[in-house]
Amino acid sequence: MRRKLAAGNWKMNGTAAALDELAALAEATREARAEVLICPPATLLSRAADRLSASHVTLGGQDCHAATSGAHTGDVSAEMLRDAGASAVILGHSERRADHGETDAEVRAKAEAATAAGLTAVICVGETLEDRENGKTLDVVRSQLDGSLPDGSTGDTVVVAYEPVWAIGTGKVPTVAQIAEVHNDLRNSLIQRFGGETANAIRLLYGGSVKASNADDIFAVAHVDGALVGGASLKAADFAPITAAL
Ligand code: G2H
Repeated sequence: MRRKLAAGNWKMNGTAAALDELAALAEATREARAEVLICPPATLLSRAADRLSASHVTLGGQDCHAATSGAHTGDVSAEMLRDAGASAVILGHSERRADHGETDAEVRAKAEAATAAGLTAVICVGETLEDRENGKTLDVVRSQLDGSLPDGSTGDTVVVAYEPVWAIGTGKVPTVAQIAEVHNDLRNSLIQRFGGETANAIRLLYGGSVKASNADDIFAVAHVDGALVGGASLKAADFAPITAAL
């Protein structure tokens, strides 16, 4: 029912030379059953869209402003991302929450802007190591989910990515039991808020040090509908096997 999604988050990596790798990634994932979404830096979006115009790979931004236009130096609107070739945007990534102090309310406003522009919002939630050690994981993740998702969210307008902050870029991966606990809780929270039919159409991704060697185990967990992949999405040879595992 929910189509699997392999999403790549290139973060602040890549100049024009990376477009060859992107083309290689598209070729290497040509047979994928899953949807393949790559989120390069905004500076590469238009050129990536031109390069992949006949490809199955869809493109996304990594953030957008909540406003449609105006005096916001350095920011990019959802409409601009759409205009540059994006069909999705990552919002509320923990690196943005940490580096830019983004709050749940801001993430929600950005998600509303994304929906208005016709972009799917990939909304990230996840606990810190301190939260986990204090037994607060589910409270933190529930609160972020509740605060960050707009009312009226659907399976077309949002994807939720569970990314434990302590697992991002560290090589540390939660156990399958820990992933299962959070994903099950996320699904139940979505059901409570949006009702079963809508909630069951919203895809839940796992993110944090996903690589070919752990993809099979992670994707076997109930309510894991794909992955948000950082480091291992930068090279076709690393990303293709993850995509093939979905
Ligand atoms: C988590 C993830 C991508 P990585 O940030 O969103 O990155 O796979 O490098 O841990």
